[in-house]
Amino acid sequence: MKTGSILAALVASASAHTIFQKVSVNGADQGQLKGIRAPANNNPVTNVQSSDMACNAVSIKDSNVLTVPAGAKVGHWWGHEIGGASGPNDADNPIAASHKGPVIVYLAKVDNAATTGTSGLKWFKVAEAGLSGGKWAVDDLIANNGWSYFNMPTCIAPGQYLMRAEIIALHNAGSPAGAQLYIGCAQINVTGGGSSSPSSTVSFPGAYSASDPGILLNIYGSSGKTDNGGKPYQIPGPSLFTCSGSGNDGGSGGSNPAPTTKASTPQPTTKASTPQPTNGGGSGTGAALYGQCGGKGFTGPTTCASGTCKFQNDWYSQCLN
Ligand SMILES: *[C@@H]1O[C@H](CO)[C@@H](O)[C@H](O)[C@H]1NC(C)=O
Ligand SMILES: [Cu+2]
Repeated sequence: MKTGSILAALVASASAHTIFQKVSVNGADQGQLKGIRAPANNNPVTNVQSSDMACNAVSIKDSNVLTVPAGAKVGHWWGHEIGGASGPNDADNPIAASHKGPVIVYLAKVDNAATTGTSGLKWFKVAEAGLSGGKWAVDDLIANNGWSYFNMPTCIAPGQYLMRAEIIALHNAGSPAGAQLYIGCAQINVTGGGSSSPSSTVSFPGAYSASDPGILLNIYGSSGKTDNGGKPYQIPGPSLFTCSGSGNDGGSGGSNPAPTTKASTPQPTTKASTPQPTNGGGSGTGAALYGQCGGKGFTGPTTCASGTCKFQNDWYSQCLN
């Protein structure tokens, strides 16, 4: 790889990521990093078998536990850097528009949210949004200035939980370990509530496989549209827990098909298909952002005027941030 492409890749990654850093409860902002476990930087997790899949590589850890009444409207807020924008007119705050993908929230019951470890926890999914009408959950989050909302289930048992918020950026997910998972946790105390508990739970790591159809996929249509080629997007992980349904096995995930059995899912081949940026991109020449920049039979520009040329498949490489 040429030095230029390494530099371009580093610049692109530094300018595009995001961190979960605030919670709101029924419209009340709980404060910057209050009750939050956050990573030191905005880099994504890309290995879905990493222990960082639970709450990320926690480096910032607050001691507060946030009170969340069952049934409350809960918001989680994301910013490009700790504090938000990395400068004036930061187009990549809260997250770069290229980082299309789902937004998902899980809970795990714990004895003490402020002190609990994150391994061995039993997670259930309480919110998920993927692709709807050609729009991704990330598009909505950007339109909401970094906020994403869900309703805390009314029926879950009161007590302390870790709340795991997640964005999966799919712009480079056509290659193994190309999906970028942004993860953080909040320490919460659910009050009120009921006595329901999920009929099944998942582990992190464990809930996702590198070859899940929602993790390893090319979201681009033929003309560079980010609509998953018009196909439905299958959000990874278990079905949504709902109070009206029968829990995680109830298939209450709406248009999200039941997850495929992990054991029968083929493992992706390793490094052979790792994306090879074909060029570091020039300044002022080359294909536009999201334009084609390579592929069998392609005779157009192989440099990018904006972004970095990323391998998607043998027939299609694309300029991406
Ligand atoms: C959680 O809420 C219950 C009910 O209000 C309260 O008794 C308990 O002290 C709270 N725990 C924490 C850690 O906030
Ligand atoms: Cu990024």
